[in-house]
Amino acid sequence: MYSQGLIGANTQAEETQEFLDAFQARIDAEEKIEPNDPMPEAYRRTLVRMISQHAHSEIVGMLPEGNWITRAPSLRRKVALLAKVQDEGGHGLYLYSAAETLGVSREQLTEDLLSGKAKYSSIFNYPTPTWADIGAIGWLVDGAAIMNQVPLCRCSYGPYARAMVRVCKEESFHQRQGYELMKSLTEGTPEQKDLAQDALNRWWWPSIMMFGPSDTDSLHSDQSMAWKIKRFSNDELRQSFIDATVPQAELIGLTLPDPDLKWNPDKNKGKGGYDFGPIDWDEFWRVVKGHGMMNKDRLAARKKAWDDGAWVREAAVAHAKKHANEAAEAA
Ligand code: FAQ
Repeated sequence: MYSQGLIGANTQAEETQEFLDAFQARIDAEEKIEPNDPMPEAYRRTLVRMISQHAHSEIVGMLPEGNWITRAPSLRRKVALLAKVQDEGGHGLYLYSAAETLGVSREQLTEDLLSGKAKYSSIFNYPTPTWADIGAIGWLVDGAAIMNQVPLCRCSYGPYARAMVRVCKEESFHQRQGYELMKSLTEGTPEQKDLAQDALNRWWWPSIMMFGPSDTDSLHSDQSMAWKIKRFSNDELRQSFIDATVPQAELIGLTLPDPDLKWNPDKNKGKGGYDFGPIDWDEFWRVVKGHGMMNKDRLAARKKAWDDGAWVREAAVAHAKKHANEAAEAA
């Protein structure tokens, strides 16, 4: 815990217009906001929500791929997958630490996840029935994560922005290993190519949904962009992801499961971009509200890990207390 209790909104009793204007002026000047700086309570709450949701996503996101570690088809694949899943665990830890700088405890954040109060990304509520799913997750899910997270390296809140630099470097390696895995499958037997196509068919639309609701339905985007927490809207990032990914699919001979996908030279202010078919927002909200295929299993796995780890947390606290007492006696 870095600075729990030091911040609150700020030390002022009231957020006057003068205070809010001065804060916005710092944001507009591209100054980084640091943990002990005065900040509007709504800015702090937005960051706790977003960073904790991101941290939970990284940790829950270890589960679908972790499912395949014991069954990876070669030593090389197993080493890469183990490293990737460990990286996601590390990302979760940096992000919980970044959230803690805003005055919330990791225990509280975890309890909010387990009680259903805090969200995690919709994407991790889909199952991984075949080995090709590991390729699809690396290629598409990490690809989408990079698209969303590179701009977060310029987020106005210093600890989140700095955590994102390393996270993005690692996500980039994850994306490449996933794409390379898919490429290998497409170069294999017809059955292997079918596995790759089937995984793409199942992961494409959920990956597109990861970017969140369309701009017209996004609750937080306008304010988060004004505060320079987000730099691009959900739809802008979604479009960039589609434009980057379509040629990658073509290169390895896979077909995206969208009959409406078509290059439109007039899109993106004349730079061109792909038109795409309608997104099933009912499915998105069903999954976000806890009714996806794997929601119950994912939360049950997190609850079990939290309960099983209780003795470790208790032992760590007892150990820290013992050393604090010894240090106090020696002083
Ligand atoms: N899933 O107003 P907006 C990864 C919620 S990490 C569930 O547009 P905002 C690495 C949203 O919370 C993936 N809920 O919200 C990896 C809000 O509800 P609330 C996670 C979603 O915050 C790879 C409501 O809908 N990445 O993949 C989703 O401005 C492979 C209205 O939405 C991050 O967390 C969703 N997809 O924009 C690990 C990045 N989308 O909170 C393992 C940081 C929206 O009011 C393997 N986060 N909602 O109850 C962000 O960039 C943003 O928070 C967005 C949402 C873009 C996710």
